[in-house]
Amino acid sequence: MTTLFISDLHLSPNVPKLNQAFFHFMQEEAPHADAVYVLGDLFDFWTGDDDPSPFCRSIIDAFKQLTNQGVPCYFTRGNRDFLVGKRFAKETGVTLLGDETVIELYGRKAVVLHGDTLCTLDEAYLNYRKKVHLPWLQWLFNHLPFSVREKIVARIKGDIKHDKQSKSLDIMDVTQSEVEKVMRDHQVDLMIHGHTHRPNVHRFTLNQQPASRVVLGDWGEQGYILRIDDETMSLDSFAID
Ligand code: LP5
Ligand code: MN
Repeated sequence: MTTLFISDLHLSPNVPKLNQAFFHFMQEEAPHADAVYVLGDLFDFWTGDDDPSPFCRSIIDAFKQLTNQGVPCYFTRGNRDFLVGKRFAKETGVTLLGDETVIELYGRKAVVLHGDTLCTLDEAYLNYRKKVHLPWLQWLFNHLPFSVREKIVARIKGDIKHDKQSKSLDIMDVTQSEVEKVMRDHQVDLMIHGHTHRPNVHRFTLNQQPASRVVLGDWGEQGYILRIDDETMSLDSFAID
């Protein structure tokens, strides 16, 4: 049996092909897995667990169906779905994970995270992140009417849409020193994350031992699934059409 990892699908009602690929994954492959990990940015943006749209409900139902079949499902929030909360967890049966979580994979320990916090050169983003993660600010935001929240999100998205284009690719990648720090802190030789949209398996030496960092890919013309079982680890891509 296999443990599956996905991230950065950026689902929304505007990307029907991606939604279809996601539902196909949830119905055909995920039910046969030992566990499924979603490492953030499943959604293009998550405005709140009370989103009444049929689109959000259909995603919630897909998770519910999976967890009802007895497949454990874990969710790490990304920078686009940091507002996923307890109600989502309750309605889907998914377990929400903290920013960095150590998991046990067939006798091997790994740390899983979204990956945004590894990009320590992206100071503008990290300052913004600090603000929107303030519990009191989230509490206030969550208590606004849903339609008001939608307007605020659209406004901020519009205001910052050029910010990313002005950053160099280096700034938006992880820093190796932070990767090694997190892996040392958790005493693991395997890290799995998404966020940077640079799917790859990086191998390096940590504490004189071989170590790996797997970067999941974002879904667009291709989708990515990391499959790990007791013998193998493979980051597979497939065409989405
Ligand atoms: O996801 P990706 O790869 O496209 O880009 C990310 C970073 N961008 C973001 C922005 C979100 O995608 C959209 C934000 C919508 C705003 C909702 C706010 C809701 C308020 C909730 C209050 C509890 O995450 C991008 C990174 C990139 O990853 C790296 O790969 O660079 O970061 C940015 O572009 C952000 C800018 O650098 C800084 C923006 C400052 C905005 C100030 C607004 C302050 C709001 C305070 C609270 C109301
Ligand atoms: Mn992200």
